[in-house]
Amino acid sequence: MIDIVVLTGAGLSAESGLRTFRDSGGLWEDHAVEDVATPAAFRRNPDLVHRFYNERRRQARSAQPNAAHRALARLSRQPGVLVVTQNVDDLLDRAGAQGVIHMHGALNRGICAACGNRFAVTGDLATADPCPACGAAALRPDIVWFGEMPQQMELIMGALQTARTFAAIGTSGQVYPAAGFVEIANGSGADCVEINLDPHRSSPLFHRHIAGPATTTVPAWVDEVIGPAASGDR
Ligand code: BV8
Repeated sequence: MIDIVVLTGAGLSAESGLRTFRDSGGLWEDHAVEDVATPAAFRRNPDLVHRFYNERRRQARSAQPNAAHRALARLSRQPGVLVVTQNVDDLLDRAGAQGVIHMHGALNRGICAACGNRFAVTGDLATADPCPACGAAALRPDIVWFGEMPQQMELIMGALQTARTFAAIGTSGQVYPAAGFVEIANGSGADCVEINLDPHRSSPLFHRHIAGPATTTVPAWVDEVIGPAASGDR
């Protein structure tokens, strides 16, 4: 049974140098959402969308996990903990986190729109690339675009019903259905905590707000929840 659910957003990877979406200079300002993160955008201009994700894959590959990723990795190894991320980078996984659900997909995975084959992506994807399984030139990033169903929602919804603690870390809570998770957790009696750089327009459904950069606030919160890390486990 899941006892603690953690939802993370772009703020978790900000101090690793990966830009967030909505903060000043955020990703969406460079690219209008409708230009890159929707199925229609991909149909209209697959080369642009591949370029956008190829660039983000390169950035994510050159970034390093930070102390917040490492603290959540330590927490994820405890029984009854589920870490869900909206982020498409693999910094939590590279920090050693177990069982992370990438509800919005992952930059290091691709999928064939023709046969559904999922495969690892380390370099660039291009429109003309043949599917490793069926050969069709129908590859796309395994990313959940606006208007598409996030991944493993049933598992997440089940966990939110039983969680006694729900923490939202580094997310502006503007994208659904993730933004609605606090309502479900709160309704199931969970203690809801928001960990964010600044206590901005946040849902009153959180019982507690911890303000500050994730690399400071998250390790301290994890220590509070499961005790301090053994030396060398930071
Ligand atoms: C769907 C992949 C339907 C792409 C992303 C109500 C219910 C359901 C859907 C909707 C709804 N209302 C509207 C919708 C539609 C839409 C939506 O929510 N639109 C919004 C804009 C209103 N939702 C969808 O389309 C979803 N799909 O509904 O499908 C369906 C149903 C049945 C069957 C089929 C289909 C899909 C949404 C997923 C879209 N894909 N990502 C990519 O990454 O390129 S979303 C993308 O944006 C991210 O994944 C993330 O989720 C979101 C960005 O949000 P954050 O992570 O929060 O980042 P942000 O920059 O906003 O905030 C950063 C925060 O960090 C800030 O608060 C900042 O203060 C803080 N911070 C900064 N630095 C630090 C820090 N904190 C701590 N330390 C720091 N150092």
